Amino acid sequence: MAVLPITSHDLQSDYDNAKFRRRSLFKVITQAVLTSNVRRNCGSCGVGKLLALLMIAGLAFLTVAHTNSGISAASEIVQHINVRGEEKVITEGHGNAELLKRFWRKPPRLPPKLPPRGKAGNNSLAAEAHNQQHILGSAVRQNKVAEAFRHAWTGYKNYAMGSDELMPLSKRGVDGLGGLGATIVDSLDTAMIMGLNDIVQEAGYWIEKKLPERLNEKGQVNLFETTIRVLGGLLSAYCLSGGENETTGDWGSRTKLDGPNPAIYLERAQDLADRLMVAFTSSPTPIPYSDVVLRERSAHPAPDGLSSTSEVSSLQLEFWYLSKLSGNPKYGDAAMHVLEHLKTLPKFEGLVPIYISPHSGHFSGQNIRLGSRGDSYYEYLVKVWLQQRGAGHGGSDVSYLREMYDEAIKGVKNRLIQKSIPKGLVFVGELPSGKDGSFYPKMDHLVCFLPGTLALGATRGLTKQRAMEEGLMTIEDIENLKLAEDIMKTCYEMYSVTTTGLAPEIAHFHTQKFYEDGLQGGNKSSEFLDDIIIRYADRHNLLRPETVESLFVLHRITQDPKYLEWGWQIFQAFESHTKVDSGGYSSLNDVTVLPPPRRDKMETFFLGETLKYLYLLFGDSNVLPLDKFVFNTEAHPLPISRKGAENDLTSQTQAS
Ligand code: DMJ
Repeated sequence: MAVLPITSHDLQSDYDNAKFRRRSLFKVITQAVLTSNVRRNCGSCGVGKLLALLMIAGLAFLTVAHTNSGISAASEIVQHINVRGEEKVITEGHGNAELLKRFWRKPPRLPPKLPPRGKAGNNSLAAEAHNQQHILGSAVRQNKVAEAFRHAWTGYKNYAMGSDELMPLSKRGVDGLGGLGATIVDSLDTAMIMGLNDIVQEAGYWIEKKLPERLNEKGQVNLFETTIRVLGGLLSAYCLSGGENETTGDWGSRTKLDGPNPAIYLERAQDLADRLMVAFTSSPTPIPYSDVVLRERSAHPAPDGLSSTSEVSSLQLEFWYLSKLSGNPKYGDAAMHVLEHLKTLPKFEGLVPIYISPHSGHFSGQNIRLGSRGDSYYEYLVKVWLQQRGAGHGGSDVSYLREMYDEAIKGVKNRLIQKSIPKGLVFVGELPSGKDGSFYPKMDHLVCFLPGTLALGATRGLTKQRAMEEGLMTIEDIENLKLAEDIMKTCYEMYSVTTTGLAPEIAHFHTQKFYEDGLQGGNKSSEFLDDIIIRYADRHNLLRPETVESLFVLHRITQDPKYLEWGWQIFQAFESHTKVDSGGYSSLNDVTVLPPPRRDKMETFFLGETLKYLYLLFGDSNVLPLDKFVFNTEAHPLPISRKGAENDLTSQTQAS
């Protein structure tokens, strides 16, 4: 969507019409004199004409003084002037001295200001005025986020173009993700959404000209990271740039996008996926190996032989969509077999350990958490269901994913949710030793994806109001949405509790059973200082997106304006503490002190996710509507099968 410039029309207010205001006879005469032809032509008048003017003015003064003395008891003139909706009463004095002063007073420069399109006292117009103010504020905020994105991109372009990531302090690039220019591909659809066509061109042409040789030459990449960032980014760019005609009208773009032909993005995506497929085909089970050597088209497990549960279960949105676009089912088949296999494995109230073995196909270890290595397993259960329900994978039924999700969320509520003391923040803890071990009150920032996921699951991407009207929400959905809002608050307080206003990577929470004399966030005005413990090793911030991601989703679904304010505070904290003058934004080593020590890395997800979600948060909800698009775990929007979304409403209509 284009960044809309603020026009004078946007800023224009309606003004009271001075014609209808009460005026004294004195004013009538003097204004007549001042607005006469004499005044208009005065620039060219001679001395004689000027003297004649003064005489007329003198006569007018004597007449008015006489008239006023006769009506002095009633001479108090009250003017009601409405300034920005407030009514001010100005009482004018009386007497000849006052009249003399008034004679020389300049006429008012502007009539009094009214709220836009109406007068105070009319509620619906006042509400509309408020709404306009809000839209205007949002446009300003969106522009600020787009400026931040440009600053991040410029730093990357100047010092690291073609590398995976920017090291903004040492002003160079680093290939931490296998060397496919990850920042470029991760950023492209954000630039499209913001309507930044010059960046769309720069990124687009790099992908057209340079990516093929990288795909041919580069070595080892991680299957999951490459899928969510690079494959997801290419597929989303294809869709948003109009590759799939049927969806381009829906996403809300107001800019004609430049860059290569969309088919280029699809070609690159397919080339990459063909190389990644070996991770599935060389594994003895449906669980893919974690690493692929691109140039050799070979794959191997991680050094410890294990894959992360979240990694193997967060490939399906991308591979399935590629199958749909290419007409070749092999991508979707391989990825969906993973979930079909996971369905058959034993779980603990729907919860799963964070490791899985591609050799045995079984979970490994007991550790259960929704933070690192566990997170997007839960996210994709509901998102893949949203994407494919109604369309089905090769006609198959994906309702098992919704069932797995519902069971898992029950497990989360039964086993992982507690409240902190003394102030009662609702947080998601861990079971490091599995079902028989004890609860551990640690929550990664990564877990802050959960409010957004819960809200999506509860309303299927519709607003809460619409979902309620359509009778789509069960009691459980309503409970889940409430839980989403509670956890959202906790995630926000993880930011608000620190001196910098930025969250640490990990927080621990005080509970009845767990006390630790750890560090506090440092913001003395936070009422949650005693609830949240920040350990020394956890005080860093990597510019992560999860909290603003959930703010975006929750705002779309609940329409509660507090989420806009929370997002704006977080954005301003990023601006104050992570912006690097020479270009880019840096991670931080410690969010609890001022100035915070910096870390020399700008993660690709800051451009791909954090700034995108902030931009969308402040924008129009018709852009990428959540009942038509699903965001992959790296914030790349992919279209939802139309039938799926329509089915919700038809089946409800039929049932009722
Ligand atoms: C991103 O790469 C993805 O959101 C992933 O699912 C989790 N970690 C990072 C962002 O924090």
